[in-house]
Amino acid sequence: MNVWKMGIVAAGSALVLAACGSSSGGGGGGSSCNPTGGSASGSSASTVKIVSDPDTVGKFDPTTLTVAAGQSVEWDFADSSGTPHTVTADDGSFDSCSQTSGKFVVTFSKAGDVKYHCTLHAQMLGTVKVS
Ligand SMILES: [Cu+2]
Repeated sequence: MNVWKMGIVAAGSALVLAACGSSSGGGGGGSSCNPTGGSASGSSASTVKIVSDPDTVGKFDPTTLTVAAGQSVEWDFADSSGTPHTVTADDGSFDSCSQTSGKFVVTFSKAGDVKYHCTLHAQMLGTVKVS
């Protein structure tokens, strides 16, 4: 007597990994989340570390960073406590979305002060001075 055992693997369920719901189309500025950011342009990138802080949960280090126009700033999500943070421009021009690790890069092309914050922790404030 032959018994056929057929293992049928249903492959009908597609996994869709939507990282941050960037459904509004890229490249248009605005407040679209961009978890991976851009890519740092060569060695000219300056780094802001995002670290845990006993008083304010987290902080940007350094709080104020000065770069030349055309330079990139790389935020390093380095909070070892696992607390998520965001890098969000006050004017909505960039938004890293909530992250616990990884990098976020923004290239600043226009001179001026760019203030940013963490949407999860009101005390977390930073400024990029573009000269
Ligand atoms: Cu935060």
